[in-house]
Amino acid sequence: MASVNIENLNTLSGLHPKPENVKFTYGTAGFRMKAELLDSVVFRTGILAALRSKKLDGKVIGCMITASHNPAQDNGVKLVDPMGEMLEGSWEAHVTALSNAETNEQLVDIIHSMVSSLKIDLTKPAKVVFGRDTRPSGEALAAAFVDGLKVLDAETTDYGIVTTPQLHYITRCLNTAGTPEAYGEPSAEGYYKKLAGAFKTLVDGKTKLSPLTLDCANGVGAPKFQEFVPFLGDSISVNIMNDDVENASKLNLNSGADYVKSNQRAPVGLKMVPQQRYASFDGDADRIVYYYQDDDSTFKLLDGDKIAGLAAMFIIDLVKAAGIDSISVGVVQTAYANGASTQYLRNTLNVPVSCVPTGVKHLHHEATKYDVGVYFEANGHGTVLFSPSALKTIHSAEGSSPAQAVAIRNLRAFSDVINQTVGDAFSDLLFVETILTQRQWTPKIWDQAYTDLPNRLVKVVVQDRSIFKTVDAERKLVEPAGLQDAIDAIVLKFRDGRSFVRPSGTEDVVRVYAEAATRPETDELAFRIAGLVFDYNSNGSGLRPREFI
Ligand code: 16G
Ligand code: MG
Repeated sequence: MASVNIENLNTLSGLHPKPENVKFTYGTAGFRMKAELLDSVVFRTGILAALRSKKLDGKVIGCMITASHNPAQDNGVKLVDPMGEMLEGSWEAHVTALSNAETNEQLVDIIHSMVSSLKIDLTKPAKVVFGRDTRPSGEALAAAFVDGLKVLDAETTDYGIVTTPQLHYITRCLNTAGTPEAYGEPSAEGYYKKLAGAFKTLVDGKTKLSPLTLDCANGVGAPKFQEFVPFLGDSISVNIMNDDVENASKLNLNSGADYVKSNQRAPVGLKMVPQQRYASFDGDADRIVYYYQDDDSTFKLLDGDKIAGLAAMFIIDLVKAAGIDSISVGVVQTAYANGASTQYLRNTLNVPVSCVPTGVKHLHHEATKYDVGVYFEANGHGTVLFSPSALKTIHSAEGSSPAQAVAIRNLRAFSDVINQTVGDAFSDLLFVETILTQRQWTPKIWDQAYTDLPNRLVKVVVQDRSIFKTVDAERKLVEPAGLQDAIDAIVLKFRDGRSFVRPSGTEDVVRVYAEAATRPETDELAFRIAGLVFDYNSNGSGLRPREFI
């Protein structure tokens, strides 16, 4: 078994010193923080990516350098496993340990202990591909990543500026090439061809909808969607806005899916026209939300829950129409899903609904338990997974009538238009547009499936968020002791009241979610719970926010 070339490691690591007094954690979104702190972390993530590839016998590992919807000065890094899914959970601790080693000796020790405990054969090849979003800090961080790969002589390809889902797609294509599960051509062009081809099949012969206005948050989605447009031809009209990627400070500024969802208002620069369709991507194009303005000028959001409902409804109908309703459809949500959406799915669509903790990896994993698993976070991150056996059924079915044959063809194209690796704003956009086109629905008709309960999200700054421990898909607190009982006692007093408290995985805060029958009741519930949380953790110090009741 070969060993690590320590001299080489020392030289390369010397180029990427760890900042003192910073503790790094690989969380739900990988490493994410101020870009200026990330050089050593990204270098070490390169080492880990190479180790992971060797462990998996030379399978290709992906790496995306992005901080999604965070402001321009931040950046981040996230690893992608061979089938395009998130890095396996147990490796998060290894990459965290590597990133926190204080000296080169410690770094070597951790690598050696991983090699022995995980039985990694260093003579195996390592292959790692990477890409980045439009952030100015991305280029230097990519160079640090390449230095990390050099420590273990990994083979690599730089895919340059891509969306996060494109990098996931490419990783899966590379690992499945030449197998029965071959996913497509491993390039941005291959991705465009696959999605556009499937979309054109789905809308063929249907009356085209009015143009969609698309806010790209001045992020990577803008140049990439421009690149995509020629492949789509005249099958769809999209007016792209907030596409200034030259001026980095504009990235995600008052725009994008996160802004629109959190503020329930249109992005900067958009003058809405009633009943027209609008959509917003986030900064790395793995989330999307839709919205429109009603005739009375109210802003109406069609978020991840609404998209999940639309997708589930459509697939259930299609599976029935195809005569293959042996295929089970299920939906996966988190506790943030609006209670009205869960009721709609369970009671109107009659589909099973699972609730899992926040973070795509949890949703993705649960969705693989269904033949067709629809998963969405309310914030607009999600996709639809088709199990291998469902795909087999869909591809072998012939149908006993022309109508069944059409439904089967549509199901096949639908499975191709949907990115199977991760939530993908481009692919989600195309499947929403497919459904609206096939039904000739306006956003208002889509919205009528159910009416959202008013809801409110409040951030509470506490001394130590790690003391908040949850169970039951984050819907109940077990620590601090007694707090959940106090929450329950308050919630009981509100009609249709529901509230839960969880520590954020990405910010140093505790989040409080509340919903109730009316807006005033919802606000009162949210702030009463927030006040309670604050009191439990403030030790009497700090200023109690005035709005907390
Ligand atoms: C990350 C997650 C996202 C989740 C969010 C919650 C991935 C790829 N991203 O951005 O799914 O909604 O964290 O943030 O898993 P929070 O823990 O701060 O509420
Ligand atoms: Mg994102």
